[in-house]
Amino acid sequence: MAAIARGSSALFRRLLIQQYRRRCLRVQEARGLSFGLLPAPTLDRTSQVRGGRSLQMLGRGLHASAAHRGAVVQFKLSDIGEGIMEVTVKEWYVKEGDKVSQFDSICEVQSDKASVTITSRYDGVITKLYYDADDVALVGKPLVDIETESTSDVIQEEDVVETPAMAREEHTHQEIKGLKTQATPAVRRLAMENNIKLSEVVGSGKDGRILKEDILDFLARQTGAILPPSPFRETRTPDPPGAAPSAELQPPPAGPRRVLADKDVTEPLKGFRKAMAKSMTAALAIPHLGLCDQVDVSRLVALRDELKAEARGHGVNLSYMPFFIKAASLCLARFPILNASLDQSCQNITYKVSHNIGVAMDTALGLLVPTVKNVQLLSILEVARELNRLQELGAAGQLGTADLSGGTFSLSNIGSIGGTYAKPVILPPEVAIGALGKIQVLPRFDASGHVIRAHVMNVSWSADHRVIDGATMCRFSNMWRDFLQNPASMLLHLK
Ligand code: CAO
Repeated sequence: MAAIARGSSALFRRLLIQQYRRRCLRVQEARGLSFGLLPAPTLDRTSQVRGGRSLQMLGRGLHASAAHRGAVVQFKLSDIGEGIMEVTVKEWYVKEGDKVSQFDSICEVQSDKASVTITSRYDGVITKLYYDADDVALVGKPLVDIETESTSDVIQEEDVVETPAMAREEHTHQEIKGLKTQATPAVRRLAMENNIKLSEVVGSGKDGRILKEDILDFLARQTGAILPPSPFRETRTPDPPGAAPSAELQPPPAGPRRVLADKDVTEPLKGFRKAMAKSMTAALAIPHLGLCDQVDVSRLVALRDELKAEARGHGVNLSYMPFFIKAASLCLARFPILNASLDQSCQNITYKVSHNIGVAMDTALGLLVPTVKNVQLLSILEVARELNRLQELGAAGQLGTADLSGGTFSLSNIGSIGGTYAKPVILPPEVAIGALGKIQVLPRFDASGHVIRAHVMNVSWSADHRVIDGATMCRFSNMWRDFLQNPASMLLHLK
């Protein structure tokens, strides 16, 4: 039945498109432009823009649009979210004269948070690239011109001339039984941010279109009866005006080593460095409270040694971080003020339900802060698996916006690169962060006064002193320390 329904709706769609094409042809002929079956015209810039606009208008009217042979469409860089206004073009996958199909990758752009693959909405030929690699491209401005071809399929998105931003290729090539998946850019983004493949979701909208509710239902089924606030909603928690997004706060990537020149070199700040400058300036507005402690992690070291092989058997590399992260989540449940955000006017505080714990990570693109989402719902093994996934993506330079946004609390393991102490800087709009030093073997006294060999790690916390006082930070730190000094005690609180 469903197949028949889908078949007849496809037929209906096709009829609609034919009707629409005939309308376009009449409109364009009236304007002295040739579309549809006529040879490709050479349009001056004004005509192209006008043509693009008329296409856009008609496309909206019908809620579907068709591309037309010979129409040169300016393909604009769409809003890729999180207030991003510009991106750096990392790499072109096409050149002028190349033929492209819908959903083909056109280029890779680097926003201040993530690397994003831009895909085509049209079948056609690339007639112009507006930027060179490494140029800064502006959101809302043309990226390429495409001379479109006639196509029998409906372009899936609502808006004809803007580019859907997809962080991963798997989300740009979605097909269900040979049919392109129908979903608006917002729904695609929701799916992407929750790592859901659209091809696995059954759409309840017209012609099988996938709606936001379908994604949320899918997520609910995946996570059990109670739907936690999704990372999507978290990322849309209003940031204080002017505050920088959370994943932008780390030191600049080392980048390629510059060969020493005989004169000073000045270059514009771009990408992550630019974002860091913005977010660090925003972070300066936060009065930081610092608290440091030492943790005897000898038992944890022994426990991790014991569990490492078993985790390996599940295909997971078990480091210390999953224990640090899970312990932090258990403490956040007791101290929700540390898993909160404050609006810029200091009028409202939002307590976050999800424990989306950001982890400072040394990636191929430099230091980034991907987040392990909903740690409160995960076992230590699941946290480890998720961390492994993020590390793999980080090493490949493929962390997307979904993984880099929505953090509610952060940990920075400076110890994994040999640091002993650090003074972490809060990532707004979060209100607390911890930095972990390297685990050192040091002499300590046991209860009977004997010197023993202990594994000791320093931890430094920074908290937003406008909403968190020293006593609260210290109680949180004590609890976290106690969980790690006696990791078996965590068992009592795991769900
Ligand atoms: N002390 C001692 N050993 C540590 C350690 C610490 N603080 N942290 C990690 N290690 C060990 C791990 O246990 C692992 O050992 P095994 O091979 O025996 O398992 C080894 O070092 C490598 O660990 P890892 O770095 O691959 O994994 P991790 O989960 O410990 O760390 C991550 C994950 C993302 C924190 C790490 O990969 C990374 O990027 N570290 C750099 C972070 C950074 O640059 N921080 C500075 C931020 S400045 O604001």
